Amino acid sequence: MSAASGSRTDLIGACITVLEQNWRGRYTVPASGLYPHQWSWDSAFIAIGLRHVSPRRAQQELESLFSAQWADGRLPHIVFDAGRNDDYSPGADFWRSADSASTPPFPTSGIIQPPNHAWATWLVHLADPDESARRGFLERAYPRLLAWHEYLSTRRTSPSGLIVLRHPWESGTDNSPFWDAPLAAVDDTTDGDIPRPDLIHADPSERPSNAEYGRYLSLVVRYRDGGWIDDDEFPFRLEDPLATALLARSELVLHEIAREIGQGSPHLERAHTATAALETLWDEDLGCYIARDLVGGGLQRYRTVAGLAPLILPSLTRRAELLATLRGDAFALGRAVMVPSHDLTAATFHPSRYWRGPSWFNMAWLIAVALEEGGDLDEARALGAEMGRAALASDFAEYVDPHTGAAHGTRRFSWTAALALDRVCG
Ligand code: 9WN
Repeated sequence: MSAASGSRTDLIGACITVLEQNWRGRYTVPASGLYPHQWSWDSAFIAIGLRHVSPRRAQQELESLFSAQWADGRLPHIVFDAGRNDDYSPGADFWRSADSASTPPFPTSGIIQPPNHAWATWLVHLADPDESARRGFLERAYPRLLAWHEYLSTRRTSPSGLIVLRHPWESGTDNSPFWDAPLAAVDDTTDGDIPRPDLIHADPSERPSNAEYGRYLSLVVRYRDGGWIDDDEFPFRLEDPLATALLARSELVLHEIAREIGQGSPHLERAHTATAALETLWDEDLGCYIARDLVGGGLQRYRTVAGLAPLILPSLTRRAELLATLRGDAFALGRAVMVPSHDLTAATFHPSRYWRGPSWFNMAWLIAVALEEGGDLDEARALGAEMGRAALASDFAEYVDPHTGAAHGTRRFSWTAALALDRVCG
């Protein structure tokens, strides 16, 4: 066996071990210490890797999330494991989802995460169409996904068709500079100490600050006590390019799913609307998409990897401009380790603070897929190989320093393993 195939085998084996260790019988936790429950967009990314190991388990991963869907169609960002109540804050008692008539019979959070689920569902189906057909996977998933997208389209999009987030956690890129000014304008109404079990498992200097946590919690209280109503009075409402790009991509995929199971489809039109709406977030000077604050009215003019995410849309007209930004000094494709989460040249860049600079494997995966589908095969392969190397060298870190590849955050992180596995399995 050559050295190259030996290391490929090692990588595959190590990825599978992480996924095995974090499997909880129906779903996979992102990390056994820091994140002991099921997370929404994590599960979709994890299923994309799991399909190479067990298509059936990948289906269960998504189905267990779907079983936590609220009556209004939202997929909650966390589904709690009651046995780990004190190990993550805010826990189930804080969200009090059982007080809402709209919720499933077990505890969840009440906010959402970016909609990558339909895309994951389709990829899982394609991994083993026979097993999928035998279990009626698509037939059962489609109504869930339809209700989820219905919720997003009717309750969570601005008139132009962009997804509106009501909490930084909804972005999945929690302390990105996009949210700095809008979050600072939110009143911190929390009193007393805020429990931070997360700081046992990750370096406090890398995680969001207590001041940010105070505002995170006060937003949850406000949304919760208002009955989870998506009104326009809410103090944090932002249009986000990453969630909107994933919605558009997922609508394209829902069209495929609908066709496969013989249903009519409103999805192409919705994909088109969301893609067209992204143009209102284009920043010519920065060469990428940005976020817009609907409360304070300001454009959040930062280069972040979220602003490159529309590359995943096949019909995007800005592809060449976005690729120039990706290859330039801000993101240094091919020179940085994977893709930094924030502009390497910005004053706000930090190499180890969570979503303010470090490279994350899920974002690298999105960019690698976009490069591959657009025909930039050498760059796609190189980025995929870099993901594998960085995953193994960092013990499957949550995020890595884009200059050195040094590990940060928690280790043995599930989507790091799943997405490195997906790239190596092709
Ligand atoms: C809050 C689980 C989640 C990811 C997010 C990531 C981080 C949670 C936290 O971990 O967020 O949802 O406690 O920081 O930012 O993208 O889904 O892995």
